Amino acid sequence: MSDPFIQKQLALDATLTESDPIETAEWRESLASLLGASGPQRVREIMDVLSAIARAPDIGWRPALGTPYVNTIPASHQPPFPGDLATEERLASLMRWNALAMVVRANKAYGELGGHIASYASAADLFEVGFNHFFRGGNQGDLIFYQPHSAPGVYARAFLEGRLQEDDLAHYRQEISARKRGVKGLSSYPHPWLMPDFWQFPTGSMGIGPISSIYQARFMRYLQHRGLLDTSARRVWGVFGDGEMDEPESMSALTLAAREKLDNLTWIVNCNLQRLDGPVRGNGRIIDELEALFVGAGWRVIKLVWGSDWDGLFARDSEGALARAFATTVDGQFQTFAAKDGRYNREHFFGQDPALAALAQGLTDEQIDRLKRGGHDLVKIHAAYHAAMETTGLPTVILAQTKKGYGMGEAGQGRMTTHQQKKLERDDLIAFRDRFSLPLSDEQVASLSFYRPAADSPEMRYLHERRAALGGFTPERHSDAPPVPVPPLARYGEFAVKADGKEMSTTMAFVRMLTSLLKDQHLGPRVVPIVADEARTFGMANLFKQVGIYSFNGQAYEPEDIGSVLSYREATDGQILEEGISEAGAISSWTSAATSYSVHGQAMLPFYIYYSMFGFQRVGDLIWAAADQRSRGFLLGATAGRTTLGGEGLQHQDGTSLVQAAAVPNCRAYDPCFAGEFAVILDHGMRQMMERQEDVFYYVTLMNENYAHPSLPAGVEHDLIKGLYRCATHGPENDKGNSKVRLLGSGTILREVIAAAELLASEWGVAAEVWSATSFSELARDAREVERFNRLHPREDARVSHIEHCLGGATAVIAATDYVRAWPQLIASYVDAPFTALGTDGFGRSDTRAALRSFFEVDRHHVVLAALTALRRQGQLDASVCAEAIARYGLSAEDPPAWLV
Ligand SMILES: Cc1ncc(C[n+]2csc(CCOP(=O)(O)OP(=O)(O)O)c2C)c(N)n1
Repeated sequence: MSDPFIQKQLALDATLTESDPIETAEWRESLASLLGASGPQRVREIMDVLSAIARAPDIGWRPALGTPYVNTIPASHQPPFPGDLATEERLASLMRWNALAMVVRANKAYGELGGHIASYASAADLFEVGFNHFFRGGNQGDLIFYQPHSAPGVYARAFLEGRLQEDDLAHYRQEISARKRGVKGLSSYPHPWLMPDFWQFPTGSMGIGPISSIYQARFMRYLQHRGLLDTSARRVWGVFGDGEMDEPESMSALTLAAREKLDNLTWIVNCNLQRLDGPVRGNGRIIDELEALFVGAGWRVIKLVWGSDWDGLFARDSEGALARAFATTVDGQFQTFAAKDGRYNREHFFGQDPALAALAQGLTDEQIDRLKRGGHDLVKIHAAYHAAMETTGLPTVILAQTKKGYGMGEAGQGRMTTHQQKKLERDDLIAFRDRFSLPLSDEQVASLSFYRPAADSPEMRYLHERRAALGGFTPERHSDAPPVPVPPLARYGEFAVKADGKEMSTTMAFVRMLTSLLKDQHLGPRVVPIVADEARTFGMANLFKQVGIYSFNGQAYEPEDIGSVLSYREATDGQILEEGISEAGAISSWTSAATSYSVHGQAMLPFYIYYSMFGFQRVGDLIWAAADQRSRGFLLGATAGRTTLGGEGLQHQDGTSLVQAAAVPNCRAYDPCFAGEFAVILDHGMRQMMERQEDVFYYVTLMNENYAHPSLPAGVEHDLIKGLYRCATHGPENDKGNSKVRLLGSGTILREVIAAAELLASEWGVAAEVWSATSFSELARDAREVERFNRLHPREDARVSHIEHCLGGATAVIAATDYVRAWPQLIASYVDAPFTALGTDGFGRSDTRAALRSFFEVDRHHVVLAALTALRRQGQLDASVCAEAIARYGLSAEDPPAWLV
């Protein structure tokens, strides 16, 4: 029996209670002798055979998912450490200092700035081993997701690397004042929007990093399998918190990563056992829990629990006392051990039983205090990362035990409050300096001086050599992908622009355009259609056969509908990403494709089409993260609006997505009614993103309602993109004495508005201009810019907004949409004339479209009444006219209305 680790396991198992200890001992011994005689491979074979028998239903044995609370990689299996350990430790200490100094300085100057020290203090070694040995930099480097609260450590490294200067560090969390002083200023967390040359992935919102990392790894495979780009040498690394693992997004795609054999993906979960308020699992062990979860999901799990100092203790522990003690110690207690000194640990951990006490006998209290957890031991960390790199056929998670606030001493290590600790007293700082042997005078410590060794010092030479060997610096964000030419609109959208009264839905029009675009020689291969199990709903089944559904292992079955022209075709080079019922997954895929221009230098054009209600509302934070990453692509909110989805009712009917989209700064949101409008928006968006390479993305609503689509009037494109163009005037516009109103409509409700204009003319003698309001948010964007400009440039030749240009004068405006009133009200303060908004506030209902539009008071009759009321208030009509309209159309005056909650 060669392996001491296995010896220890056998010893530990021997302590378990069972019915026949003598028989058990015989079995154990025969296994041990088999191991000794034939080696581990033979043991595995025998165990496979035995466990197959034991799993028979009448025996019902199941293997436990967990393993003892020790390192997965025994000391005997560690590869030699390839670096200069002492230099790396000195470098890590400098990173720690500069990161700490950055946060403490910022908070000394402005107590409100915030920042975190304890997270990076726990993660520093995990980062540094990556930086010195694994994380590949450069254009085609690795994709790395950094634990957000550890950002100061990444800045500290970039400072040593010469990529950031003292002034930048001195402006941590002060982007605005920094810029005024001509320095960079460092954002709180990884934000590609704020630091576009530096950060690739925003991780500040817990859970977003984990799920994004999986889909980025998967998208690399997609690019590879479709023959678009060789991504085989690139890896995705994610360093996440153990508390963060509780987020549903963190967990939701684990099985996908295993199913698709993403061995290009490594997660490092920094198990410092604490989150913000306290222990992650005070009464349990998070590492055990995560181990079972990840093993169950099909990942390789590498537990990195104890540092090298423990190896000697394990070697001497012939009774398995350590493993036994760990098995009964919960995380809350481990945290207390982290917070207390060596003496306490001797008494309360090693003091638990005589065997343990004997193990600690040769150690001083100081040595006990310094016993490292696995995530603070560069050699052990290296062994774990190395094993992850060697793993094939499945993703790896490294569960690294660390101490939160490591090295912060009394002031923070393992303290309940350590997460938010951002101020340290002089004595604590001096203790920190001594703890990490920093080459700083008391003065330098007291003044929180940043420290960068001389350029020709061994540390700096080493640091640069390592990064050069790994391909360059990281993180680093690039955005220099070649543009992709977009075909002329006439080639794919002619049928829509010149619809000439043809009946269709805008969803059908979109699918037809998408089908054509997929055939375009240049753009076609870059198009990434994405669905979350709704392709059939949106009439996209034709694409299954045409371009195939991406599947990393092709199609291992004969599809039931194989003879059909629409048959379900999965293929390794399939183009559609069919994400199943996971909106979070689908939007993460979309983001991967939408950032490909930056991450891979290869622009892709994703179209993710979904039930609009399950977009911004369901995965709004992931969309926000996509915006932060400067995503480029189309989100298509189908079956959009509160009333176009008829019978579906409350949870499906969307009256808010456009309002949410309006709040995302780089999102261009549109609510077109007609196919021609959609085509113009699509053409404009593609040129803006693919040719001019602007960092915007589009949210466009699509409807499933069939109706006749007119041809687009000539020359309206410019206004349409600005958000408002004139459709028609109904009624005798120039007749003197005739009242006049302006009716604005968007989405399907534009059709009600057109009908209302006809009624106003025919039944009430009122002339009405009809305007298609393709985007209230674009109108508001333009108007607020103009308003601000004019405020700050008080001159005669004031700028004129598109709203003023279109809606100038006192003519009353009625705006009706299929969304809550807040959507048209985005423009209210920029309109000088009386303004009335009609919308679909309240909960949805199931009924016919006509019933719903009447219920929400956005149908033609309510538009007419709103117009007449506006004219009455302007003194142009008598109240009796309104009363007559209410009676004629049978409008409910129920008070309060049923939709008002
Ligand atoms: C979605 C979201 N919810 C809450 C927070 C606030 N928050 C920031 S860090 C943190 C605790 C993080 O704990 P853990 O993941 O264990 O990381 P550690 O800092 O302990 O390494 C919380 C709750 C956040 N950033 N994002």
